[in-house]
Amino acid sequence: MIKKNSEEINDWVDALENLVLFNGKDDASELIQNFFKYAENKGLLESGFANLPFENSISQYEEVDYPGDWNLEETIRHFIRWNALITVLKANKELDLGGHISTYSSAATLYEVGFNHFFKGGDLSDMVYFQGHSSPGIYARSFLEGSISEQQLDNFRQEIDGVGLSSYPHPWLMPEYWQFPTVSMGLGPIMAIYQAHIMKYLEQRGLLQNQDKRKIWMFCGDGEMDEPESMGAISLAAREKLDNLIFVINCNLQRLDGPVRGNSRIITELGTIFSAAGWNVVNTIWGRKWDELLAKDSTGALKWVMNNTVDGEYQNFKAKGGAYTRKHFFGKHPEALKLVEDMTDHEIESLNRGGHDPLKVFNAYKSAYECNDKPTVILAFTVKGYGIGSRQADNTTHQVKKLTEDNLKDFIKNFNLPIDTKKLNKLDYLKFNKNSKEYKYLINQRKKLGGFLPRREALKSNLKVGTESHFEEFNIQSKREMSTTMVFVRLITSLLRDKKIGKNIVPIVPDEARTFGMDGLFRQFGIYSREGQKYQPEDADKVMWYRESEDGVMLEEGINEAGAFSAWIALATSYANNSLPMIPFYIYYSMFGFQRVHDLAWAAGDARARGFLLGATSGRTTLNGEGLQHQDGHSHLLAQTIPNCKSYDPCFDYELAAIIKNGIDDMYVQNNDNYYYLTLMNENYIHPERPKNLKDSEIMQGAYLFRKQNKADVRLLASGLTLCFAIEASKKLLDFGINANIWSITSFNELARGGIIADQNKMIGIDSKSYVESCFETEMPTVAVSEYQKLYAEQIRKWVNGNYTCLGTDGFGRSDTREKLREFFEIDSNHIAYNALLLCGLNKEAKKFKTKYKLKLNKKNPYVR
Ligand SMILES: Cc1ncc(C[n+]2csc(CCOP(=O)(O)OP(=O)(O)O)c2C)c(N)n1
Ligand SMILES: [Mg+2]
Repeated sequence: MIKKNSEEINDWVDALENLVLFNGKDDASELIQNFFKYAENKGLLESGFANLPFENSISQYEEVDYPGDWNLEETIRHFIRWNALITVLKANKELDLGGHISTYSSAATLYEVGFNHFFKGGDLSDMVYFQGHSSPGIYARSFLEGSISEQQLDNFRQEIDGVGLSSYPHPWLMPEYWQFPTVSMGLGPIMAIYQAHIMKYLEQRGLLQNQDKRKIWMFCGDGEMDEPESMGAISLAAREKLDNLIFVINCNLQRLDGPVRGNSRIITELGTIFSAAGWNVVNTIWGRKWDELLAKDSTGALKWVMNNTVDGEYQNFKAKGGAYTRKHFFGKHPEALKLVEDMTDHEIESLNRGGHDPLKVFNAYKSAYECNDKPTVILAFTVKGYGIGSRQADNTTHQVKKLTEDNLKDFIKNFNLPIDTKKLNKLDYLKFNKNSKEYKYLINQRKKLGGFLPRREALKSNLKVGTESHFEEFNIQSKREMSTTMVFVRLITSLLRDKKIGKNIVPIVPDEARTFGMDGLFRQFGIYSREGQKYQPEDADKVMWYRESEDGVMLEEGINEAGAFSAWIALATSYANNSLPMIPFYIYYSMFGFQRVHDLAWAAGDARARGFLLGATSGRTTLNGEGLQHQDGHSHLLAQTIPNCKSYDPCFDYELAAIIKNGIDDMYVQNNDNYYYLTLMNENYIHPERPKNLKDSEIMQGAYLFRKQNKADVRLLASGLTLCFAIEASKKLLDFGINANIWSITSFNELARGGIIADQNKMIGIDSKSYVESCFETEMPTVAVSEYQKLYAEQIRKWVNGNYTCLGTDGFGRSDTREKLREFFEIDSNHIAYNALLLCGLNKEAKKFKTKYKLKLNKKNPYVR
């Protein structure tokens, strides 16, 4: 072991000195830096990044002057602060409706510099992902601008009567205002990254002529960065050189319960990770008032203290004030203490953090605009509950919804507000006179930037296919056995070539294109890659080679369902956010769909996404062999939880074609804010000719009579592939003298929704009969079957006249052959027929049937192993 000051070190130092002497400083520096990389790679250095200084990235000497009117902006900002506060206080005075005060108070400067100088409005505006629970501040600004009324602010979180404001950003509830649902933490960051990625994709395909410098801003909390989704895609953002993306992370050091990283520093941690991922990291830590002190810090003592203080302490300084900070921060080093000996405690207390200094924030944003080829993250140091007296930086500040009179007085004093403290209990908002300088400035700055934000304007689209032949080819009997996945691939290939809407169609896969037989699309349409294809692919001589291209159509997002789903959302909302309707088809392993990314699917509903989701290799028994983690027997139940997601489980090609055709019409011609989920299967069979009188509306409402008997004894209702089993069962039943009507159920979900809506209408006195009711109003024993949990078919029990038995695949899946699985889960033709006999009261025949077909009925409860 080499000891300190040993001869060896002297030898190394001598070598270094000689290097500088003979080769010059530049050469020596390059060599040493490379040398350090090798040492780091060998694990011989403590991570260099972890020791990133806790200092601003932009020094005071590099800064430009503030371009705005400092004083007017300050007054505006403080008025907004007050109105945001009052909005929440009013909602909690009598009604206890909740809301947040301390988050916006820490973020106000970050937003206001953006609103006054950066956020582009108007056509092809910047896209701003506002931190969900900072909404009161955003409403408060719109109030001053005049687009939100006092009555609306008074009705914050009271939406039912129609004049209120939603708690958080919800396009579903405020479709002309909010663009992006962000309040489920982590979804904002990942959706923003894919939004930026899709913006580049649309530009590179020549579909979106963007004005230069259009940006995607993502504002979120430091606590929010703990969510895996928040940082899960940051390497993609750097790899794809998304210089249209700016993350602003409000590092107020606190989340809901307490400090984000009490024992270390969140800014240092995030800076380390983002810079390693290749981002432009802009530490915005210290405000201008610190610059003077830092300039005097000739011994480096202050910097030493800054770098040797953890977040738990920093939080405490802002909670406990100047005297405490002098003793416990500057007091850590005698030279640092000397620096503040002429300052009062109050002056120490008002040493400001970077995120509260408009000049620092302006320069940080400016540097994001100047950085090409990289996304930027701004790590802004702020104080949670900034300016709220005793509640500032206290551990419970996140949930403060009521304030004492003293807190309010502190607030008024801190922000120099023109409020008569005797009238405090009235909780009046502050407003500018329209002739005031402040009002004119506020409006003018937005006009210069193109218009107000947030705004959501949905373009009315009219994407009619050039020819119906894409769909019509599936109306005749198929020439060979095919799976619905193959049918879909044929259909989308045809749609991609449509003269009118082909360019709007986007297939998205998360690394399973080959599984679904979509590799033929690689060569024909290309896989999008920001940088094209810099290599000769291994399979270049094959027909279906892996072709990456700068203007590729297909999105191959890798093994990344959350990412692929976020890309889908960006495209599915492009009609509103880019005034460019796109028709994305995201196809994936159905088990890794809703189950994996349901919160994003929920956000997609909220965001009024329009597009198709295709759950392939679906069904608990059709995906044989793969077992428990792969066999989906419940995605339709999950789909049903999303109010504007329409879900279908088609069996035959003409059904699938009709659903896609009508789905396109519904979303892109009628402009309804729905999205579609379809399950696809990988079992091959012949698809019959489309029944002559079958109407598309029957398929879309969820059911049609596929085979009708003159005198039926029983009804068989079958979804997806189980329709084939029902047909087989009806033949077996004939041997026992039973005639079965067979219904193809394209969607138990849609049937049930129709039933619920009609029932509600009846309650309010409207005479209406639901489709499901009219289908099954004749009293008749009925057996329903699907590859999904029994609950899927159970949903319509109320509207089925007669005894009703539901067969389904409850319990965990397992691996085996399709036949064995169908027998095990009791959904095969034998079990359908047997249950039909029982329902008809033919117990003796049922017994005979059981013997003839060797039914095993002594299985265990599916919920136990
Ligand atoms: C997925 C999810 N989990 C929990 C919450 C509840 N929640 C709302 S705000 C918050 C704390 C946020 O802390 P931070 O991100 O640091 O934001 P700050 O308010 O400090 O700016 C929590 C846990 C949520 N909205 N979403
Ligand atoms: Mg926080």
